[in-house]
Amino acid sequence: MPSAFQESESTTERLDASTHTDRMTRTGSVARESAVLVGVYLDDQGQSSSPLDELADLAEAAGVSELGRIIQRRRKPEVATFIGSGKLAELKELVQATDADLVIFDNDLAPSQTKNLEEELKVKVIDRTELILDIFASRAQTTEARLAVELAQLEYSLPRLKRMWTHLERQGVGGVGLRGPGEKQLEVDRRLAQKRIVDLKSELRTIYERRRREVSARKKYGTVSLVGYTNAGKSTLLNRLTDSDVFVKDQLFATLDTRTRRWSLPGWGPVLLSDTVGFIRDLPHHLIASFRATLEETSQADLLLHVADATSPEVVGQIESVFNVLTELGIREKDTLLVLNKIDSLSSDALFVLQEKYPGAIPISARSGIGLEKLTAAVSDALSKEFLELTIEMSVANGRLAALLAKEGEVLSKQYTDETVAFHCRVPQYLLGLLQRERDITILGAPEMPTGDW
Ligand SMILES: Nc1nc2c(ncn2[C@@H]2O[C@H](COP(=O)(O)OP(=O)(O)OP(=O)(O)O)[C@@H](O)[C@H]2O)c(=O)[nH]1
Ligand SMILES: [Mg+2]
Repeated sequence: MPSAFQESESTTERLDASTHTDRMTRTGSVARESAVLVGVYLDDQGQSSSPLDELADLAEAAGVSELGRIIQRRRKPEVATFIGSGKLAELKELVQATDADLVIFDNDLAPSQTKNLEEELKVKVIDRTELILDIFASRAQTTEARLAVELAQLEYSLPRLKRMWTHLERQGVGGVGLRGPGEKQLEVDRRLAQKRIVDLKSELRTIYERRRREVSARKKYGTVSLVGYTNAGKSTLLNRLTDSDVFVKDQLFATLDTRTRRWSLPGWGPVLLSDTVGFIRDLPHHLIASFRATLEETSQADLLLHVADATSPEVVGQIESVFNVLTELGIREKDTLLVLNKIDSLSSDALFVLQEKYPGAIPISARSGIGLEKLTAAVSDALSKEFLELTIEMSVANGRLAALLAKEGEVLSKQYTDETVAFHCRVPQYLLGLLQRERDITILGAPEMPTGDW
């Protein structure tokens, strides 16, 4: 019989993701291509000593090899090409000298900018969002993740379809006239894309509703979700705490699907611990929207453990980015516990600085196990605010209430007398109001209710 503790994975096969879609998403995979990386930083952006490092890691995760880097600092972007004309000429020389297939911008490019750049550079140009979408597309394994990525890719591609058509036209495939076959093809593609978007949204909605039911069915257990910047060590921590074997890699976006495992929290009992997709600075909006179902686990958790890589030179910005995504998902900061991971590889001075900045944070090493006792104690404490430990005395004949307590709460012990039974149990906060309306029972250990007119 399936239990609430079993890992929930979708079993339905992927519906055929339509060959049209493959044609309509703007680019095929960039894996095995080689690229020049470009960062145009405005005002105070990209202050670190090597601001293109993250893009380089993303490129590596996508299977792209790096041939060179170009950085420009400007007050505002050049309207037509984002990068200024002098740097563009330098970029063109580098592309030709290295024989690159691809140029990747660390910025979000408007469709017209990509088009102008491709015409000038004569190679494919993609931006950061498209690179991230490419990684997700190549990694997605469950039906849900695939549908979510396909939706995000199509929504990203839709305003760029015109460009595909002009490309075809340039290659002599489409017609030249205004009403030529090229434009007809464009209209057909656009309509097909729109229809597929509607279908995908409806499939994802069904998954979303099912997931919602599954998540709320588990509500009687404490639920804890791991969130954090990609590569922070979330999966390593899940493995360490629950003795599991989830995929871990020194790579961005190693995890795309949610995994839930039973965690025997010392001094508390079983809780459900979930690991999910990592966040990144400026996570493409389409992706957040598409991954809402996957992140449902996160938004309904009793507590979030926000895992940060304390060894990253960008850790402060990464913590900030995660808070931004959480806010976008409607999750309150007060329900999260910040965990500074990888302290086995951090100097004590650097840790001191971080602890000054984040006084409530818990330093750990998921790899070596340092700090895990403190972490489990803090999780127990935080969950205690969400759950109440009560003793409820009632008649032995009250089978309905006994069943409710067993279903919604966790019965820790029972003590019988002739006519009564006392349940020592842990129940979620929300159940208290309901229990207080029951007749003929005695509740011990409940917090005082506020009094007065309200
Ligand atoms: N030194 C050190 N490395 C760690 C620690 N925890 C994790 N790592 C390493 O950090 C890398 C990323 O770990 P993961 O657990 O895959 O990170 P994640 O947050 O799940 O990453 P994504 O799923 O890609 O978002 C791996 O190479 C881990 O071995 C730690 O405590 N100390
Ligand atoms: Mg992971």
